[in-house]
Amino acid sequence: MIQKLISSADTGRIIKEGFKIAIVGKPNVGKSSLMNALLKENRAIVTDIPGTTRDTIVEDITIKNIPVKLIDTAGIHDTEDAVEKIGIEKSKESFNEADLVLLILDCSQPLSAEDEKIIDTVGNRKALVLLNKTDLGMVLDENSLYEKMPNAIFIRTAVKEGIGINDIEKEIENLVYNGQVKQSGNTFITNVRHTNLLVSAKSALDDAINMIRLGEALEFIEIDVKRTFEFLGEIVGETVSDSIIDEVFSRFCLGK
Ligand SMILES: Nc1nc2c(ncn2[C@@H]2O[C@H](COP(=O)(O)OP(=O)(O)OP(=O)(O)O)[C@@H](O)[C@H]2O)c(=O)[nH]1
Ligand SMILES: [Mg+2]
Repeated sequence: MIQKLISSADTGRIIKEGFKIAIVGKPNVGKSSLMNALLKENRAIVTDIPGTTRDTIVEDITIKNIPVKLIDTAGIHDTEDAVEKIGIEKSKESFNEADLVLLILDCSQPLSAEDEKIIDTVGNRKALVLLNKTDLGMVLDENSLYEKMPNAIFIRTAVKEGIGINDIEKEIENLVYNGQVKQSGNTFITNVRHTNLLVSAKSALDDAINMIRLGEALEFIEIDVKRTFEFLGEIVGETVSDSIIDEVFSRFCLGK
């Protein structure tokens, strides 16, 4: 039970804060177009001028009933522009903090050095990779991409035409429900402190169980059981009095 609660910690955080998805890629690949398509409104400015989005844009939405924090970022590339630099730093931060990275590549153009750098950063991470602008033709070598990002899920899209949006939503749903963030039961832990206390409680309880197996003296086992109660008590705001512990152990002692 304690283990189940610990496993649900991520789900709890997601319910509270939303599943964080960062849309990343070099300039002009269609990041803001995707943001708008998922939001179903023209929230972010879209133009054919690279470097249109200069600051991150965060919107809370629900995708298939999953609360999602969607982050549109400034296109990552080398620049000397001071404002753009700050925006790109923020893009990198969003990349690092995201539950899921959604990388967009323009599949109608060969990979650029900028794409390669971002692909290297994705590496083995679980990511959704959109091969966007399929309406303009496919020049990218897909096989080489699969090798470079072995844990990524690839989707062909033409965001401007609304093609592939459903597939993206379905994959996000699959990732949340079938991945590590799968929910178990209805109890969610939404607090890091609670998760840590549960981990401590489980470890104290495991110690107690081990000592029982080893046939250690009850006095020693009692210490670990008491610690378990105390950790759990801190979560619900109750302290365990000695009398409860004494009562539990008096029952054990009967058989002594
Ligand atoms: N042909 C085609 N054009 C697209 C597609 N998706 C986006 N575009 C166009 O590509 C251009 C750039 O789109 P944005 O969504 O602004 O790209 P971005 O990645 O946000 O760009 P930055 O903010 O500059 O980093 C716009 O002219 C879009 O209309 C697509 O699937 N096909
Ligand atoms: Mg943009």
